[in-house]
Amino acid sequence: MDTLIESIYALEILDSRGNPTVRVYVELFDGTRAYASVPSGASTGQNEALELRDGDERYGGKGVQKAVENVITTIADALEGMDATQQKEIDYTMIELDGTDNKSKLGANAILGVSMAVAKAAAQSLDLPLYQYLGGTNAVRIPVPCMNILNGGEHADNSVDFQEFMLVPHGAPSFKEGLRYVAETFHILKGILKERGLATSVGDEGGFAPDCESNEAAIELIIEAIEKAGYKPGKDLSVAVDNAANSFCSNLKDNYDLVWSGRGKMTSDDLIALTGEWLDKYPIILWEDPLAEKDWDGFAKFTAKYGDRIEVVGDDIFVTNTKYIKEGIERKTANSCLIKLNQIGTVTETIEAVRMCREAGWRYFLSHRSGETEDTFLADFAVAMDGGHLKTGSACRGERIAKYNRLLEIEHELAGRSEYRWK
Ligand code: 2PG
Ligand code: MG
Repeated sequence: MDTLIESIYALEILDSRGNPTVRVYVELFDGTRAYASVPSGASTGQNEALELRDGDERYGGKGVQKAVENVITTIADALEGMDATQQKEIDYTMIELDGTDNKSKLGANAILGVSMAVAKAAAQSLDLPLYQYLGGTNAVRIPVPCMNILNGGEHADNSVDFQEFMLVPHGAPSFKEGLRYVAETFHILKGILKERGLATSVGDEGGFAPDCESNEAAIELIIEAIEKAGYKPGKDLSVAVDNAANSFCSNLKDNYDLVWSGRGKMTSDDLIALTGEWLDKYPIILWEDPLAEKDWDGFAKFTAKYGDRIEVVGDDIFVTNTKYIKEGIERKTANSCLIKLNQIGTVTETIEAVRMCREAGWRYFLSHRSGETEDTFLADFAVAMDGGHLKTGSACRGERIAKYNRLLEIEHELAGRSEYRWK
């Protein structure tokens, strides 16, 4: 058969932070050649699948030569000769080969690279765009781009505690227009920052990282930018926040310390109350990781209080793993799950996570990592999953723009058949 895998190869390349990551090449017997590159997070959940790093003197221990070796030897030996269109079989073969709960033997970076490259090769061989290969002929919904325009926390060296402030162009008629709304607002924000003598340097995901007087001042700058760009806050554009609360929680449970702004210590209840004040004042429609990953009770309280007003997204708490998502559904911990391919480590398991959310009536929010490459797999994947919204950084930095440009291309290709809506 033409779609049988002839060879699998891997390289150590660099990600957007200049750290090593894995790129995998897959070649089929029909001559199809595809490759995929693996992203990497900074604010990671404790239960994420393990990114195998060499831990030696190269790159401060961050080399991935062992993971590359695992692809070239163990994984290639097992998969060569298998059918690339059998994604599930291929992914489960690697899961068994690894044999650990968190893919620590072969490395989730090795396994995911192969999983993504296999999907790309199969799609290419069948002459289908990747989004259609993975999502079927009805995969026509282009996600609302939640653009991260102001960075704080672990993604920037400034005085803002919350990691990401995103613009959500839910009032736009199409992806193309939505992208324009957020990119225009990004430039207006830059002008405002300049005027005030604030830094216009950017964080890891391309959002600005100014020193603000407070977290509130950060969000007020964004609202001002939306208005100055000629849009109506809450109607054309709303705001989404990712606290990434693990990063300011010393015991990962309920001892919060807003260190960057100097606001100081807070309990889980204080943070929940603070969010309530913001929700009353600002047009916020989504809040990710409002609390730390071990604060399941806090998450449930937060969801009970605000879940009917906003999308409550669990990232570090669920790590795209059906084991934790299932528990979250049962305990009403959130009403949405962030979806990151490398948190779980295969395309198949990521699809299973999406399916579980969908069946429970949850939303799911497709996401990049703060360390990315120019790979555009995520753009196709978001359309394939009918996700409705995705976050893939700001209106600058090539590794972020590559995904937005791919989505423009998909919308164009679907000519008149594409859909764009928040819900
Ligand atoms: C997050 C992500 C992506 P990181 O917390 O949602 O924005 O950051 O990749 O560093 O985990
Ligand atoms: Mg997050």
